[in-house]
Amino acid sequence: MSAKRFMCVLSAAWMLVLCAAAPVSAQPANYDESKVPAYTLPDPLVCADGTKVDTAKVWTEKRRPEILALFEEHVYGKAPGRPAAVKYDVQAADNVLDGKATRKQVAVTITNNGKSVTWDLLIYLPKNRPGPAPVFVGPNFTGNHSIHSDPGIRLPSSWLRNAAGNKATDEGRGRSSRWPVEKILERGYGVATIYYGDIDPDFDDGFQNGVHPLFYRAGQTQPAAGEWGSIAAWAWGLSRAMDYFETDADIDQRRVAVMGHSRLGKTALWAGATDERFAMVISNNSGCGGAALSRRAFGETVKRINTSFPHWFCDNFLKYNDNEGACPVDQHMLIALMAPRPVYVASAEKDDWADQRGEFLSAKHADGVYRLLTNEGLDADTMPGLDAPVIGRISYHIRTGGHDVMEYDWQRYMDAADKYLRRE
Ligand code: GTR
Repeated sequence: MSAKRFMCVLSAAWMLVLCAAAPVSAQPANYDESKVPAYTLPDPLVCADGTKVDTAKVWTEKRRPEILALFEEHVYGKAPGRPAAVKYDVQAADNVLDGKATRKQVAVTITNNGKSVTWDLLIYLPKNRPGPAPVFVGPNFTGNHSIHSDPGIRLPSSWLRNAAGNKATDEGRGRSSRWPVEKILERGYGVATIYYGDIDPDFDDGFQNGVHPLFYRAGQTQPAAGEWGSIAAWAWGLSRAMDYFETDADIDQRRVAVMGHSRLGKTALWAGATDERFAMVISNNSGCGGAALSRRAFGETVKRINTSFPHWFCDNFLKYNDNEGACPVDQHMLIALMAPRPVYVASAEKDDWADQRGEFLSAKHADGVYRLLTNEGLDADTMPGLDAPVIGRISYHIRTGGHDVMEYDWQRYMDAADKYLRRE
């Protein structure tokens, strides 16, 4: 078997194990479009008190904060703000990857209430950059060392799924096919990543490890019903990467795109919603609780996701199990929170579980907000065909193949970034 094929098989097996981790619920998922229930979406352009949103001012000052607060309270949970005590320990290496890159590894230590958590932010910047580099930042599933075979990448020390003793070893180096680092550098972008388990390990431990305990009030042992779950914690960690970028003269902090796949696509969207410093937001196959409309209940549903992954969302989200229509928001309003910044929603042909049509419709139903602010939105009334990307202020594509991040996806994200994150 060629090394490349071996890596593909490894990564496919890895995905199978990841998906198999979800317990099976009794109710079969609906994959029949004719059985999608009738639903009415909340209107992003009408405030809770009935005020019509017909100016950018009403959107920005009234409706946007209102929608953001609803997502915090009912879906992801409220995270603490920017922490006061943060330490960066930067290790830089020049001329890595055959002289193509500068690599930085930033040990980020956050301390609060006498407790601290440290994680590595790994950054590659293109060598021949005309000035501070624009950067794609995203969390990774399998450890920083999995994104490239570069032996200089430090191994994560926290809990790692599917590793012997749940510890990272050299064997995991370069095993993820989802980060075409050289291809990204070639197009003039930097790439930065954090192992998501370093921020909060992805299992239901009652929030005893990861960042949550740093912020408990006296006597508190787990987040309250409207406080942050794991997705909000991972998103909060991405904002901490942004805090670092603001201190690094080699990075153009005004041109940072946040990108994530699947549960980390949900995370990238929530990071983009809560932190407007991200200049562009990319959701790769994010599905339920990400870009897909919950009210369609197609593929993965709110009940199913809350059952399989009780730690991802806040406890208030449980109220919408089999009751999506009662939720004051749906996911098109999450996409609308990115406006006027460019947002990219991507689906995959064989990813019915993530409800491709629901992902497209979310992007489409955010169009009104974008047009109000910018006169640009999603330039497609119906779902485009396979591999026929629609690039605009709202971009969308559905790619051939399954639930994954492929080089095709990255190239389209860079096409959109070339259009919207170019230098002024
Ligand atoms: C699945 C989950 C999805 C998606 C995916 C992933 O098991 O049902 O919502 O997040 O995992 O993150 O790989």
